[in-house]
Amino acid sequence: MKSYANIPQLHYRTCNLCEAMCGLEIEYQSREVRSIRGDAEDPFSRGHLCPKAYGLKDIFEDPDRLKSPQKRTASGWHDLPWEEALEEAAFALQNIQKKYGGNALGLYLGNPNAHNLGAMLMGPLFYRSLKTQNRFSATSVDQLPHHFVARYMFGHQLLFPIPDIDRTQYMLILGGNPLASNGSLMTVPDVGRRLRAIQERGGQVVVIDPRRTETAQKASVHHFIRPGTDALFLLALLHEITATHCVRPGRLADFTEGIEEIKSLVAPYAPERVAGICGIAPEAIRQIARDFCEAPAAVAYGRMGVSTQAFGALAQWLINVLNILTGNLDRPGGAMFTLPAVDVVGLTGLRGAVGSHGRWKSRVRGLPEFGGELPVSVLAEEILTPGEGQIRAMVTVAGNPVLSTPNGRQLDKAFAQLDFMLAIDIYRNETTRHAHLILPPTTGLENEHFDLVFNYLAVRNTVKYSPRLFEPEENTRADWQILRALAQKMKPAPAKKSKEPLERLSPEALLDLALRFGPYGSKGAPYYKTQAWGKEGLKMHTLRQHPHGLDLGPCSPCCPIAFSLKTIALTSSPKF
Ligand SMILES: Nc1nc2c(c(=O)[nH]1)N[C@H]1C(S)=C(S)[C@@H](COP(=O)(O)OP(=O)(O)OC[C@H]3O[C@@H](n4cnc5c(=O)[nH]c(N)nc54)[C@H](O)[C@@H]3O)O[C@H]1N2
Ligand SMILES: Nc1nc2c(c(=O)[nH]1)N[C@H]1C(S)=C(S)[C@@H](COP(=O)(O)OP(=O)(O)OC[C@H]3O[C@@H](n4cnc5c(=O)[nH]c(N)nc54)[C@H](O)[C@@H]3O)O[C@H]1N2
Ligand code: SF4
Ligand SMILES: [Mo]
Repeated sequence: MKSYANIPQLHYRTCNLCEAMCGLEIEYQSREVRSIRGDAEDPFSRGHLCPKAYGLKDIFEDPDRLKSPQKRTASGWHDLPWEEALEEAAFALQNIQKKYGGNALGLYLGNPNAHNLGAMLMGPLFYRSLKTQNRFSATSVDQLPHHFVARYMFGHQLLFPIPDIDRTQYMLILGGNPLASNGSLMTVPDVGRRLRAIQERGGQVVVIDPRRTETAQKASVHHFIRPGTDALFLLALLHEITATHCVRPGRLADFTEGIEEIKSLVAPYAPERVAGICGIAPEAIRQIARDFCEAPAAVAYGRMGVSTQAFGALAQWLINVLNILTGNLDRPGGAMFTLPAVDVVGLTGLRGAVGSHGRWKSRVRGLPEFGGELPVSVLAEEILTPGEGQIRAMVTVAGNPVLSTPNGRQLDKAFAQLDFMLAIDIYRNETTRHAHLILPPTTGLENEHFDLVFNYLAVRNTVKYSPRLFEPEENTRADWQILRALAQKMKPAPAKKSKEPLERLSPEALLDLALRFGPYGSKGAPYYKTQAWGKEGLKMHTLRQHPHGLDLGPCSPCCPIAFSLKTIALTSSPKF
């Protein structure tokens, strides 16, 4: 057979390092990456990339990246064979739970999980097997208010309205800096060009941020705001809109409850009253209200700076209310719902996982659970405070909470006193250094990639599957293999041949099923009432034939949701 090892070749994939889903063109020779460029033929990112993409090469080659299980002993870190490490991990976790009860075990899931197909699909098997209420993730130092509001307004914690940036004429950005972050809860490759395009077609980009950020510098208008006062600013905006009779929800009124109540709710918040507190002049608030209402299509969007503040949920709710009252929810150029090829909302909605709330409370401070997890701000005290239910062992998966969560120093101290800690991570760092065992998965270029989460958050419906570029080194394992093996070992009885598809099928096989039953698949079309893609509908084979990805079109109005899987999620709480 002819060998291509010495000829440079091209590989196309989606970057998994942030939410933007940029298409990459990677030139490689043998096992060496020679260049990484933007894939001009990717229908979504159209050649855009940022300097971080090159990190994929760095991570692949990094001599510090862990490749085999590590055990911490008095004499330092030692390699361990996989089977022994997996057995030891499951044994230690079971022992702690036997001795102290299920909740003695804490679980923290970090951000890269959301970008990892295998971990998204197989992780839940392991997490459920842990049977602990002490579950935490980066969600509670990030987008939790969005989930909370989505669950109560739209019926499912993942039903986020996404700014239709390519068709809007007025974009109000609160507490987000997409030019630096590349966008969040708004998957939008090349956001700079798309924001510029709003201005070039005569529209406006208005930024509300206490800092003169990169985005603020490029905006049509930037207003400084006193941190934590966005809710008041939004109440004043809504006050102005209701006072000037600009409430025009249009067809949204047919299925939106509470519009009349909003008027009395916002009545006390005249711009003059809030201006001194939030630091934005009454005239500026009035101007924004007027421009927002007069724009042919407008959208308000709030991100990290709005989520991680005392009134985060209220502010995110008010942002949706603003979009609804002005008729900008579910309309082109406003805030729209996506229809990705794998309908995670529909599938999880069927299982009833729409976003639970308050089923249990944290032991020490009594904070409520949401979506099966507690706020990570209570993690350290749950480890440090003695008593029944105290956390004695931790599992972290792709997370570095000592750096990323509040009062990391306290958590550093807390992790040091655990009886046992398991980390599934590719590095030794501030968090994983406390682990007794580290199980390192393959990552990046050695993994296949499909965005289950970020297609939900995208400003356009597209779909793409990326095969792995490099075969994993011998004796390494993917996250999903580690997670599935752990789940099986956590079972009390020797595992019988499982009927659970998750335990039998590979991530690709599961993905194929989800595509076929999805909105563009041949089996899904009757449920979704959308056009099947192509003659046979979308499936893995189709995606393999289109390495640059496929465009599925802009978002379409869909409320009240017309396709039945989503309806199941939505009817559980259809009140806006
Ligand atoms: N001060 C401050 N704190 C913040 C923020 C901030 O802006 N400022 N931002 C907040 C936000 S938005 C977030 S999302 C959180 C993030 O919080 P975390 O998710 O806890 O932090 P990361 O640094 O993203 O942790 C990533 C971990 O995953 C590992 N990793 C990387 N790739 C893989 C992989 O393929 N598999 C596995 N198993 N592990 C992998 C890395 O080695 C690292 O340990 O931080 C929050 N905290
Ligand atoms: N290079 C790089 N890019 C990243 C990441 C990374 O670690 N590195 N992390 C990714 C992740 S996980 C996320 S979630 C996104 C976050 O993406 P963004 O939310 O777009 O970015 P942030 O920088 O967190 O922007 C928060 C903004 O809120 C402002 N702010 C702070 N307090 C307030 C307030 O009270 N009110 C208002 N209105 N504004 C306020 C801050 O000044 C800041 O400009 O970034 C992603 N992109
Ligand atoms: S913007 Fe995000 S997805 Fe795009 S290349 Fe940079 S890190 Fe990767
Ligand atoms: Mo984040």
